[in-house]
Amino acid sequence: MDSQIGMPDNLAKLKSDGFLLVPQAIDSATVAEWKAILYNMYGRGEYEIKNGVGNVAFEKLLALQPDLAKQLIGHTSVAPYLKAVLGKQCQLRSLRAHVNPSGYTQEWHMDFYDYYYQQEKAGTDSPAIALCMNTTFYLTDNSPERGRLTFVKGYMDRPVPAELRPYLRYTEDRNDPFQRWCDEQALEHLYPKAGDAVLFYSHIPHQGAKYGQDPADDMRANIVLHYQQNPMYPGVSFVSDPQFTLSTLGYMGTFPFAG
Ligand SMILES: O=C(O)CCC(=O)C(=O)O
Ligand SMILES: [Fe+2]
Repeated sequence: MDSQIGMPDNLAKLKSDGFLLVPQAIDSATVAEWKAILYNMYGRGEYEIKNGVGNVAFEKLLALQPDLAKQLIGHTSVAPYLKAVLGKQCQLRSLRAHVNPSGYTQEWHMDFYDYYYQQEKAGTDSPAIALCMNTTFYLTDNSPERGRLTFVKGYMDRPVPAELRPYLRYTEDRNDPFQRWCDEQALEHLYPKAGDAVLFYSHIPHQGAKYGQDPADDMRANIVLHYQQNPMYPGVSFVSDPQFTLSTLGYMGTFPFAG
């Protein structure tokens, strides 16, 4: 798809909603290639994380599949938005793929939990404030029957209530206060199809889900690329760690738009 079509309207929507569905971001051959890779790796147990909410994560793909993985960095389908929002300071933080082998209701979370607490965490009166974005490429179809990606509405420019801060963490307890609070808010469900990308600010609350069992050759899967504006020093709480990316690509290799 021509990534410039509708760009000004889409950018305005991204900035106000905090998220944007980009249809047909990657072609079906690329989708099929990634699915085969991830399903085989899953079959061999070659993943880094398998958690209690139904997510299995692969964190080493920049090294294991360098050519395919690099095609997703600053991908043309999302590049205009990343450039507009993060500019040349846009740095790849991490690339992580997921499969959901069985039922899956993700913990409500923000990938960038510390977004609103950066001044405090930096310990300075003159902090440089970082903004982070996710680009999540879907490899299988979501639909009201099969699964979804859901956002809490209206959380682009305001923190969640202060009393929930201690509960901004991974949990499998659906009754944990932040989990319950998200369930009670106005929500927007997206149903990205195979090949679609969803671009969103890393600090807004979201949750993926899948119902029941998928066909064996169509297990729910996605690939998430996290981008950060510096300074993202090691004390900042974020769902992923940048060190593997830095070691694999080198510092210069992590800035798709800096040159
Ligand atoms: O669709 C999903 O499973 C959720 C993905 C997610 O948490 C993310 O892209 O950051
Ligand atoms: Fe996430």
